Amino acid sequence: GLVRVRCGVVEDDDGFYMRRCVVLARRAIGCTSPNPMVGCVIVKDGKIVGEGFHPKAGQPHAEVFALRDAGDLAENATAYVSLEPCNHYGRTPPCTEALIKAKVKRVVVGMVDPNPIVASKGVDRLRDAGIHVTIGVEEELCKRLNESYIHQMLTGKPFVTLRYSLSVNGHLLDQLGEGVTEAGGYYSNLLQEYDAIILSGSLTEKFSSPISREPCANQPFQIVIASNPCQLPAITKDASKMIIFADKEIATAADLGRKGIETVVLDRIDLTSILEYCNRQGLCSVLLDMRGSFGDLERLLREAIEQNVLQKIVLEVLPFWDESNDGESLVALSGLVKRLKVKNLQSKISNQSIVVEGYLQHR
Ligand code: AOF
Ligand code: ZN
Repeated sequence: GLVRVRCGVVEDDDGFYMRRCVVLARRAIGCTSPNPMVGCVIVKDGKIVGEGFHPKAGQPHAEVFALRDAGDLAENATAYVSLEPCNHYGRTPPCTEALIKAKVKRVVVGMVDPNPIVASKGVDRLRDAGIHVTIGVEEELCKRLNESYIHQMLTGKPFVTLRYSLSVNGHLLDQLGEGVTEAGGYYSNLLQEYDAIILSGSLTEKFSSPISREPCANQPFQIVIASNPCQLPAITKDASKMIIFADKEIATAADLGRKGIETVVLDRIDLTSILEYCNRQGLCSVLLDMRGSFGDLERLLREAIEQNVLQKIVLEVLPFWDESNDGESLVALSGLVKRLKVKNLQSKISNQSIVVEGYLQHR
């Protein structure tokens, strides 16, 4: 049966094919920034005849790969795309023209592109060419897929997420649960979703690899905060993906520089400077990871809350009874987060821990 909605005709299997688009899009997780992740499926007579996804900024868009895959079968077919097809010449030519040229009959769009140079113009172009367009199928899923891209497009600021781990007796923990840093673990998966991670410099002293023991393909850019005294981070394999912000001259700065690590000394390490750095580098999403010395990161978190730049929280509870007598940092953290309003809470069991995610509700 058909349901007529304002944004086009929704057919029975539209949701199914759109979910397939999202699965395809996620194959490029961590690789597309500053571009969104996009998947596309071409369907003819109830069969998928072409599939594609956008692999990386500068490379062709999802529609182009799917149309190539479908070949002549694209004629009179339906194209499903998780994001509105673009109608502009960017690094690549417009997808609308490719779809029109391939003579598809119908296009189903997950969500309109928030990019102001596209924003509904892609849909208008397709409709002007006589193609039936349906908008908003599995829209929530498509929006979630690109939550940081959407945020960056609408605000011009990186998407900022706070992450921390708690013991059962309510202490902040530096360590992570067994297996979570290995490929497939929650932490390893989380890292792939972020362009950058902010870490305390003291972590690099405690752990040989502060982020992931088994590095997956897409390690985020590491932003290390080294407050007085300046710790020297352990050098990772990919040193080019690290910057150190310190509030005192670093004696070994020249040595770090030779290893490809940039160091920036600020009298006062502030979030604004860090987020401006992220914008300049095209880093659209940042994970503020409260591990290591709480003092290094406390001011950044306070600023993130005061300036309403925090978008999401990821909190892990581990079955540890922490006897380190180190509960003060949690008291400080609680003081900061108690004013927050968090909605859409979701929890999942990961190996031995419970991970809860939620989105900030800004007043
Ligand atoms: C699509 N399909 O797969 C993607 C789209 O510089 P370009 O040419 O790659 O253009 C980037 C913009 O195109 C990006 O900001 C977003 O608006 C759109 N991305 N559009 O039709 C895709 N990745
Ligand atoms: Zn495009």
